[in-house]
Amino acid sequence: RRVSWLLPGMIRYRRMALYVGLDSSTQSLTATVIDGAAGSRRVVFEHSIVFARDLPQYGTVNGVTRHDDPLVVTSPPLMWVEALDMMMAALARQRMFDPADVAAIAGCAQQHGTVYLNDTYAAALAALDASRPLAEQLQGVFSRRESPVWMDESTGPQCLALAHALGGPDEVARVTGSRPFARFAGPQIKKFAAGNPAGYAATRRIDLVSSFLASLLLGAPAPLDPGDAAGMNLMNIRTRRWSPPALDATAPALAQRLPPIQDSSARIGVLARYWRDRYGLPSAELLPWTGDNPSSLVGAGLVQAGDVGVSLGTSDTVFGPVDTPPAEPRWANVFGSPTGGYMLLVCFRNGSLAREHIRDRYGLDWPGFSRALADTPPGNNGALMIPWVEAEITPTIDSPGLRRFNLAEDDAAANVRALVEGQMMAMANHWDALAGRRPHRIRATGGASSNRAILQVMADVFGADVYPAASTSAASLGGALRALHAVEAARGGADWRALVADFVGGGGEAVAANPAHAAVYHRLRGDYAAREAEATASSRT
Ligand code: ADP
Ligand code: XUL
Repeated sequence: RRVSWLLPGMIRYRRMALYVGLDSSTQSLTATVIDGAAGSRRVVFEHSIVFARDLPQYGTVNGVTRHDDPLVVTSPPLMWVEALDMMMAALARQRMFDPADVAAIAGCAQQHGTVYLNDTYAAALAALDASRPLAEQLQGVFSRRESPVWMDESTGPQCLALAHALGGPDEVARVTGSRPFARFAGPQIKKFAAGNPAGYAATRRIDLVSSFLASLLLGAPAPLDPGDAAGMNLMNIRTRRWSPPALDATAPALAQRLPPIQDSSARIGVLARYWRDRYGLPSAELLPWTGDNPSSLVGAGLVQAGDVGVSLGTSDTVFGPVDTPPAEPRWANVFGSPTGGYMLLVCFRNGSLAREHIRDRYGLDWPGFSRALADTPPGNNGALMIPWVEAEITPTIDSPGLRRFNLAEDDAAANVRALVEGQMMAMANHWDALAGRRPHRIRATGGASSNRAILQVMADVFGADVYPAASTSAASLGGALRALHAVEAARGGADWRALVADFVGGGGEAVAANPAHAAVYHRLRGDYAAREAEATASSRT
């Protein structure tokens, strides 16, 4: 254990400079612990609990349960309870730091998932017994044993009904920040309330995964933050309060079942007695939990308008902080940002899966795919491809199919370049239009961000330098940074830019935009937008 100093007057000071971030994602619970002391700022500990591997008794595959209806995807909320108990035990047990030095804890969770609790919930939290495991004490608090998660696509009819009741999908987006989406909490609550009125009547409170886990740490029902509450189609994105018409259109007497919404940076209390008595953890300050996407914004160092992240995962997403929500969010999602403004997120379904499709269609591997990009000129001699291998989200296209222009199907290298250029032009065009400005730099994440040939096209098309991300746990790091920021703010000196500069970065050499290539794409992006508009119009008829 670290030595404490004995000062004159026998006041005992202990170094309290550790901050914990937690991330309860679809498949795992991760903790990142940072040292926030000036001069020694770094990540000191990281640990993950993988639900399917470490909690096999819940029978999930990759953290979720499938059902007869293939559109329904749920997780058992008790599994998240037990994982949190295991994680806090692990934090208390590890030998990398003194748990007594933990000053504050913040967290985040997969967005949109809902937890349904009965009238014993608050009392059970207040009466937690440190001699018994948490899950054993909370198994009776659920009015619904399964939580629908963001992968659940079963609420199409509820989305249509909500749009109809509230003046159309774009009006819902103007008010709540997103059109009605099947995975969002509001449509999910609507389906439960109508399909199981007795279950809904027995429900005293509906948490998101984030506010549920924050409640466990607090030992009392905890508030939601505007970052995650924005993923419900229930909150007015500008006032950051529940929208009465949206609540009325969703389920009866919903207001009394929802947590209050509280600023992401406001302290909510201290770690409950259960954790202190059971594991010897200190009475650390607690912050509201947020969604994993808003948390990743901070964890990827994107804290200023003009900072943009591009994630090249299964889908591709472009995201970043913006000062005001777009007047017409259209296909985008607007969430609250933990830094106080807004987070804009634009999702493109044809990401890595489309790249794999083209790679396999031309019999290539990833090195061959990269060579094809190296062997072809930026602008591809005017060839274009609209990359809709699958139904697309941005713009919304139900009848997929690749569209080639000035492009021979048998030219493998030109097709690889056309695909990647098409993907990047779509992202850059939609981002600039929705955010109202071009990025000044881009942080690249996700599996395909290891491919520098792809990142070069990204830099040239967006006209901005690209920085590969170092960390794969931006969401939990974001929690730790939020915790540190809140403590610094309480002392009167917090600066997000300085803070992220100390912790984020070092992910390999930046890929610089080439000005001559950026000029080529400036023209081509207009052509692409015109082709995309035609293809969108014709897919509607
Ligand atoms: P997820 O969205 O599931 O978290 P990841 O961010 O892990 O996805 O990205 C996985 C994807 O990364 C794979 O589907 C693969 O297509 C892509 N990928 C991995 N290596 C490369 C590479 N060298 N070049 C291009 N894509 C790659
Ligand atoms: C965002 C979304 C996912 C989950 C994943 O809208 O549905 O990114 O947050 O955890």
